[in-house]
Amino acid sequence: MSSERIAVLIPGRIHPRVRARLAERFELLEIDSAEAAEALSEETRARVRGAAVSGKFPATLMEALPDLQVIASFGVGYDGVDVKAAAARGITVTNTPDVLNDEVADTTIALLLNTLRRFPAAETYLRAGRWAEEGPFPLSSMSLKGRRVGIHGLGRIGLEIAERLVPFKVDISYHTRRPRGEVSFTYHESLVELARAVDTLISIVPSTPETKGSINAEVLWALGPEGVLINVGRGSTVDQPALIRALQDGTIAAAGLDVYADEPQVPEELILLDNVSLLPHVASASEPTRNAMADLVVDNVIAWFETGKALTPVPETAALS
Ligand code: A2R
Repeated sequence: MSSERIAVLIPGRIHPRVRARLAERFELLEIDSAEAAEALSEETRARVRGAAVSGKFPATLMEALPDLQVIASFGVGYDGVDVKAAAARGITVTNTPDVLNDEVADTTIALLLNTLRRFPAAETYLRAGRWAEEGPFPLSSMSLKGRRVGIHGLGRIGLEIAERLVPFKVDISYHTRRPRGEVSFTYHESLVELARAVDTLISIVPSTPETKGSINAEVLWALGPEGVLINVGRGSTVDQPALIRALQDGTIAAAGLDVYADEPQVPEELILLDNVSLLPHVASASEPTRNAMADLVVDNVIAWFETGKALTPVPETAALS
């Protein structure tokens, strides 16, 4: 790198380790949000060659940064970044795959068990002094034992979830657009067929136009009255109003959710239900895992400017790297 520091922009909030490590090597420019580019002068914007972001990076911001080469996005899902616009402008986009697989898969198992066995409610019962006053917490009507689990998305994280489920002795099947050749789990060609074949559906697919609203009333109906939905992928995958109706009227039995349609807003109807277990999008949210994700964001920016190649470019812009 030349002695003049390369300017890297951070629009909005980001993990402090990203900011600290980038500041060691780059000239760091920060704005409040992706919509606040006018806070920088035209001359400053023209110097920006890299960016690190957690959340939204729209095409309008790319247009305001004529020399932008790389956008390092925090997280494995990068639906906040307009990758199509980036690819068209020759901008490489990177994400943080793999380093969060174990954490998200562990959280999924915890959320699944919490949903079936109602452990958070049991702990609330104890803390409220009700165990001593009223006697044992009611038996959970559901159990993981003997369940047929369908995984919607058997990618990096989905496979870790499936492998963790094997020792629980449940039946495992999956749906993706193309079958994964190397696995022994049963493949279903459509999501509704998968839902029909199982009583527990775990969704871990990216947010795309194709997945948007794909867990709809028909899929929930197919899952059936013993059915449990676990969503650890993206809130947009589920038709949230349809899910709320299905939980209210017994179309399915229960749901465990880490992601929502309009985060951080969680509809009151969901909060009022006692057949749901709700987490505030924390699947990867441990300090070690978030640090590893932060490091991968920074290492992508460094690799780009040192070697002209990003470490983990997203498929849509991989050809540019
Ligand atoms: O469809 P395929 O064969 O490309 O399989 C991918 C699957 N997938 C879908 N399955 C059914 N219908 C779709 N329309 C569809 N689109 C994608 O999702 C693959 O099995 C999986 C995605 O795996 P990876 O790309 O390895 O992502 P990773 O690291 O497992 O993360 C999944 C998502 C992220 O995109 C975030 O939104 C979330 O988890 O944290």
